[in-house]
Amino acid sequence: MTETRIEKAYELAKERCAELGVDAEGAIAAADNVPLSIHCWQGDDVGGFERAGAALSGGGIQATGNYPGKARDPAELRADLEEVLRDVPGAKRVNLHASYGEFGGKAIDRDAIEGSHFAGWMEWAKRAGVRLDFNATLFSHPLAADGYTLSHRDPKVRAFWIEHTKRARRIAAAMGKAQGGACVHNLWIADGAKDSPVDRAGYRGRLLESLDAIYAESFPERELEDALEGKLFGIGSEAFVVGSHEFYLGYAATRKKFVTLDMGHYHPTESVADKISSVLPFVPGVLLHVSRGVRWDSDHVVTLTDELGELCRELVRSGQLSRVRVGLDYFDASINRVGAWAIGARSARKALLAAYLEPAAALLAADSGNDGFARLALLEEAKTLPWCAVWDEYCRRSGTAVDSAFIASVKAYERGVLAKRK
Ligand code: RNT
Ligand code: ZN
Repeated sequence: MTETRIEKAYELAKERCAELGVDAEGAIAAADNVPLSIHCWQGDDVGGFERAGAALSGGGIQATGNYPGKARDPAELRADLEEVLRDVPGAKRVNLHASYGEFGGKAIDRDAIEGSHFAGWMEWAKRAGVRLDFNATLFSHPLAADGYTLSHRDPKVRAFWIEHTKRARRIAAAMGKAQGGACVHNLWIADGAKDSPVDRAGYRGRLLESLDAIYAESFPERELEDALEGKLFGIGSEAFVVGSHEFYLGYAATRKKFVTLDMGHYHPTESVADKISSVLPFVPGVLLHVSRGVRWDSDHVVTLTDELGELCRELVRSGQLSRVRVGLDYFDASINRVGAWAIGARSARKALLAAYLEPAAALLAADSGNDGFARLALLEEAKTLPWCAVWDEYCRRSGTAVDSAFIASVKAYERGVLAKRK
């Protein structure tokens, strides 16, 4: 598509939006402003840098595929991230896991990580113009191999993971301080059982104690935002997940923490969009893990699904975005990883833009007037409004490839960089 055609199509789309009371310019500006926290782990299948060739192991999550070109060290991962940042318009952050520290070839165990291991990331983030978010890593480790960490029966194992998570929070707070804006620290653990445990209460009691020990250290809100992520089930934890949604919701509500809602972590007919207004009255904030589960919590690349549309519309409609952090969480090793990464982030941004282009005033009028017919008719019309022309113009202005050119730009990166990694 030529630049002039994009601009012409946009002018017409803008008029069409205005007829419905929608300000297309305002929508672009608003969508552009929502920070998307791009997860580092799509670039290397959740491997991390603790040992050369480290791979995701256990924890009930799985990256499948063996497409060539995966990032093998911090420099490669950062180069790939820079390509993704170029492909995605709007405000961005980068989300790190503790296993992505730079340990200089030394075996630094999880209970010994320090801020210095992330200094390289902090310098890079500053140069790249992004802020960082952070996660303790309580999987892919011998002391997590039997399926329990913070709820383990053995106090020594619990102590190890408490120490790790405390350190991860300290590192996150240091990042927040250095970058002049809170770093979100998310805690997800895989603790659970393949088959029916008997002492469910015992595990949950121990998790509660571990969490209280971890969060005893407090940091200013402007440096650190704590979030906890529950889950329904995982591979190997089909019958029991210690950190369930209800457990963390109660914890977050009583301890004033953010609750993390991952789109793959609920029964398939449950709507994460619907949960936002249900939990926000009781917790300081919500961290979203934008993902796409196919049949299970499979972490497929995010695409423009109805669920994603509903989620973004709810974010915009609720007017509560200031209390929501938007993170991405998917990993696909079966296709070009950089392309997969960028598709998901672009689709998240697209869905946000489309949500801001909704004829909000007309919809609200129908809603408050109890006019169910007009509301449904408008909702249907909104789906086919020419918002794609607004997306193209937004990409053009932000110097990002429009959809038709995006494939070529990713392929060029593959030829120039990824294909040379043997
Ligand atoms: C796992 C959780 C968690 C992880 C990342 C890597 O089911 O969704 O967020 O995907 O921590
Ligand atoms: Zn998640």
